[in-house]
Amino acid sequence: MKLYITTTSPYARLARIAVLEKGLADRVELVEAKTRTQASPYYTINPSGRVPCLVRDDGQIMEDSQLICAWLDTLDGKPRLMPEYRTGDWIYGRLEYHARSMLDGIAVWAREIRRPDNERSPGLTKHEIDRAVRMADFWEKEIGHPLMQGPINMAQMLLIAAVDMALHRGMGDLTSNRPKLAAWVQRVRQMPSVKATLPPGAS
Ligand SMILES: N[C@@H](CCC(=O)N[C@@H](CS)C(=O)NCC(=O)O)C(=O)O
Repeated sequence: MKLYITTTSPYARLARIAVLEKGLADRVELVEAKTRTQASPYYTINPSGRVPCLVRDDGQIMEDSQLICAWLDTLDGKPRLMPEYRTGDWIYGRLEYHARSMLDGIAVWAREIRRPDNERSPGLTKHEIDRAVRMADFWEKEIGHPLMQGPINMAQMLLIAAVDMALHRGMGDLTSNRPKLAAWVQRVRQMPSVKATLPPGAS
């Protein structure tokens, strides 16, 4: 299989973490895609031009981190990255979507600050920074949940991708003055799959 990525994309990072967590590194070749480039050859593989995108051995393509992670998770018949959404008060699903919402906001911010100065919206960047701060406060309260402290799952993968993206792209350290979130981040950053998928130059 081929997994199209960029090394800086947090969404591609989720798929790369899934590959490592599921012991699939020898079955999945990582290929760097040229995104955001007019007439990129990558568009003939994935017409949306987004990463991640998985080209399966049967030639079918799958895009979107959620779908790719879910599919990779089932290959060994022992899915574990996405606990059942509906158990209890749908608690796992709620946690996962809070984490996704945080990452999506930080990704919008990162896209905005990459634009030339005269095209950038200060209102939008502030809106996304404020959202990230509120979400970090939320996680400071909720990070003790057993689903966030137990074996790695998609909610945890999304949260570490979000916090790291904010740090590496210059939004700031969202764990500052949030000791519970800071301790969680420090622990998760030690996981081999998380360490191995850091963007270039980050530590
Ligand atoms: N919902 C998608 C988001 C993927 C996404 O936005 N990827 C960005 C990189 S972080 C991308 O490929 N952008 C290229 C483009 O917009 O042309 C997922 O979860 O995979």
